[in-house]
Formats: sequence, structure tokens, C-alpha cells
Amino acid sequence: MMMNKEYENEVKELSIGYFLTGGLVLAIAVLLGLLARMSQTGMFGNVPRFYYSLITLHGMAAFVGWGCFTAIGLTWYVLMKSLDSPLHSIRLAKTIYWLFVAGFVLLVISVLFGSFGGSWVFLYPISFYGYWDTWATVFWTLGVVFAGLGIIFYGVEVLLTIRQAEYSLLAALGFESFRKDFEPIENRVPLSAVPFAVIGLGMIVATVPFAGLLIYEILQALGIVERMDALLAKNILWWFGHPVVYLILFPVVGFFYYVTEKYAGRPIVGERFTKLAWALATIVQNFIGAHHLYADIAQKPWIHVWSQLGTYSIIIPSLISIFSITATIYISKFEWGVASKYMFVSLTFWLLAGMSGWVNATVSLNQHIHNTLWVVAHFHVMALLALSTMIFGMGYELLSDYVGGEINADLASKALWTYVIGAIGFTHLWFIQGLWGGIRRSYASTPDNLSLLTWLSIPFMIVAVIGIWINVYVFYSAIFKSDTLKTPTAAIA
Ligand code: HEM
Ligand SMILES: [Cu+2]
Repeated sequence: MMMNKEYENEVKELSIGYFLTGGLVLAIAVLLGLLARMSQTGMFGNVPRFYYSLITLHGMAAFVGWGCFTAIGLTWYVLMKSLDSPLHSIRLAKTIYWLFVAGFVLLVISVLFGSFGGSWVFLYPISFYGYWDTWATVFWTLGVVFAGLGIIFYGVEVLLTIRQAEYSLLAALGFESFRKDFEPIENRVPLSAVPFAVIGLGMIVATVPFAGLLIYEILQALGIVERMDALLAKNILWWFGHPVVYLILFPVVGFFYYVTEKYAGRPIVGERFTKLAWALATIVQNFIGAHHLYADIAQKPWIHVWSQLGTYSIIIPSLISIFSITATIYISKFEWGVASKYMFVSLTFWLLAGMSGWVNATVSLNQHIHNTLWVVAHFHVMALLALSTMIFGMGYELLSDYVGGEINADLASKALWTYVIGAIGFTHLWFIQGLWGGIRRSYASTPDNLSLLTWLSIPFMIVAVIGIWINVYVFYSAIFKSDTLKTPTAAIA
């Protein structure tokens, strides 16, 4: 293996730059979430517009500004490590950073100065019927277009990097597992690179039509075109809206493989079956978004049936991965460091979040929880306890590789428990409220019998927010203490 690779430091700094920016966005986003929940108790008076704008910005900032953005940022590091090869174009990876930043500035302006509050999914045609100005709709939509371009370029950069490392794309998408001579293949694609290839392709396929929809919406806001069929628009949105969750989940699975192999000191067990499951994900990922539209009775019934079956099938890659990671930990002399502790928590909640997701995906159960706080509970268990824990763990792994022993590992472990206890508390109060009929995105119309649970959730949210802030603090202090990286901004300039 070549020593002292020059490109390595550049990629590490780039990934750290993404992480530091995303961490700051998360620190603010969770505060907005807390304020939104507090406003539901009525403690700020009757402020529905404030609430809608808050959740809109919270959702977009936490999900895209933190989740997708840091998943992309850490991809560069893990892809480089697992392929043992430089990125195809570090300039493109930096351009993606700036596209997200530019998009994010537009989104923030739209909410802060234009009072946009159409929710982070802004389901068509809500952007045109709100309490906000038309220019706010244009800014918001344009901001999403910028992020969308960043996402398309991400897919392109991932696939080109894999090609440059001389692996076949078909093999990287999991189809290598079909080869009869699988075991003897000498240079099999490293398993930890596979999830990036799958989501890279998936995002290119899903984002192009979505970008078309966004441009249409901008033209409609400017009065150039008439309104379009709402059901069609919703299908295009969810065609993208579902797999964009995988833009966080799949990289996170890549981080899992990477960290597991490193701390177990051996390859993941069951590589062939795991790759087979990824081949399935490659095909199915782009065809199940309509499971968000079970309540749209104008939708053709076969689409509902297919969406349920397809969603069930995509549980397989998660289940196989959870199994093979756990088995690898079990049979190896596993080392427990900050990164692997975060990973273990993440693994547990990945399984649990999957179970509540299975309820959402099942038509006959979905009708009981559709648009309730159950759904909000499900995706916060996923986003906070399964995905963000692993993103933090991976961030710590990168950081310790970069700055050495200057991380306050003790504080990082305390932060983990603080945030996990807080997040378990408030998400489970949401599950109960959802089962009792509490509607999501509803300001001040939560029935009286649910308001006690809303109050109870607030201390848990405060604890979770503090846990997240401590994590971000541990990161920043490790960077500023170390003189390896002169200024964090140097990484992405
Ligand atoms: C301590 C951490 C967090 C708190 C206190 C929090 C709080 C909230 C609250 C109160 C809502 C509104 C729910 C409703 O009434 O319908 C919400 C929605 C949402 N949250 Fe969080 N959240 C946190 C973390 C996260 C994270 C890490 C993510 C994603 C990575 C996330 C993504 C979202 C999304 C996408 C929505 C939906 C927004 C919408 O309906 O437009 N949240 N959150
Ligand atoms: Cu979905």
C-alpha cells in the first residue's frame, strides 16, 4: 500500500469542512424544533404562522442541511478509504458543498424574510396558497433546486470515483453477487463502497424529474404556466422524497460497514448475501415513493398494492445488514471506541425505527396513523437515534484519524447518553399522541387530552438538544485545539 498519500489530507479536510458546517446547522435546527414544540403548548400565545415557518425551516435544516449534507461530506472520506483511491474530482466535491450553501441561504431568506411556511415537503400546490409572498415561494423553490443540483452531482462524483478506481459499476451496485465464481474473485468491490454506488445512481434517477417539477413550480409562481395535475405532482415529489431518505441511510450503512470492519479487524460476514440485497435495493429504491400517498383515493389501487409490496422488499437490505454487522461484532474481538459505541446505539434504533416504518408501509395500518404524530415519532427515531448517531460516530472516526488523541472521548460518550435519553423520551410521547389521534403539523388543534404529553415532552427535548450541542462542542473544540487544520474554512475554500 502506498504511504503518505497526499490526496488523503485534502479529502479529510473537505469531509471535516462539511461536518463542521452541518453540525452548526443541526445545533440551530434542533433549537427551532424545540421552539416549535413549545409554541404548541400556547406559551407564546396564538402564533400559528410562527409555528409553521419554524417547522418548515427546522425540517429542511435538520434533514437536508445536516443529514444529507454531512452524509455527503463523510462519503468522500469513506469512499476514498475503502477504495484506497483519490476522488474523481475534488473540485466537484467542493462545488457540491457550495451548491448546498447557496441553496440553504435562499431557503433561510425565504422563511425569515418572506415567512414561507409550506412545510419541508411543500406538497403541491401548497406553495401557492399560503400566507407568504410569491417571491418567498420562488426563493424557496430555487433553494431546493440548488440542493437538488448538488445531489445530482453527488451521484455523478460517486460513480465516477468508483470507475476511476477501476471497479465495474454493475459490480458496485451489488450485481457482483450473481457471479458463480464470487468467492475466488480477486478484486471484489469493497462492501463499504456499495451503498454509495446504489444511492448515487438512485439519486440521479430520482432528482432529475423532481428538478423538472421544481422548475415548473417556479414558472407557475411567475405566472408563466398554468397549474398542473396535483396527483401527478405529488407522485413526482415522492418519487424523489422517499429515496432522498436513503441519501442519509445508505451512506450511513456504508459508514457501518467501514467502522465494523475496522474495529472487528476482519471483513463483514455474509458479503455475498449482503451484496445481493443491495442489487435488490438498486432496482426497488426508485419505485416505492407512492407509499406516502395511501390516503389519496384518486390514486390507482394497483399503485398502492405495489407500494406496499415494494416497501416490504426494501426492508431486506436493512435486515441483512443488521444481521451481518451484529454477527461480525459477535464473532470478532471487537474494539469499543467512541465511533463503535455510537454505531452500536445506531444499530439498535435502526431495527426499532424499521418496525414502526413497517406499520407506516402497511395500507391497513397506515389508515390509522396517516398524518398523525406517530409518523413524526417514526422518522425522529430514525433521524436522531439511528442516523444522526452513526453520523456523529463516523465524524468522530474521521476526526480521530485526523487530529489523533485530542478528542474528549469521555464527554462524547456522555453526550451520546444525554441525547439518546432525551430523544427516546420525546419520540415515544409522540408515538402515544399519534395513536390517540394527535395530528401532525397541527398548531393548537391538538385535543386537550393530549396537551399534558406535549408539556411532558419538552424537558426531554431540552435534554436531547443539550446532548446534540455537547457533541457539536466536542467537535469544534477538538478542531480548534489541534493545529493540524489551520482554520475550518480552509478545508472547502
Ligand atoms: C432534539 C432534536 C429535535 C427536536 C426537538 C425536533 C422537533 C420537531 C418538532 C416539534 C417537529 C414538528 C412536528 C409536528 O408538530 O408535526 C418536527 C418536525 C420535523 N423534524 Fe424534527 N426535531 C429534532 C430533530 C430532527 C432531526 C435530527 C431531523 C432530521 C435529520 C428532523 C427532521 C424533521 C422533519 C423532516 C420534520 C417535519 C417538518 C414538517 O412537517 O415540515 N428533526 N421536529
Ligand atoms: Cu417513504
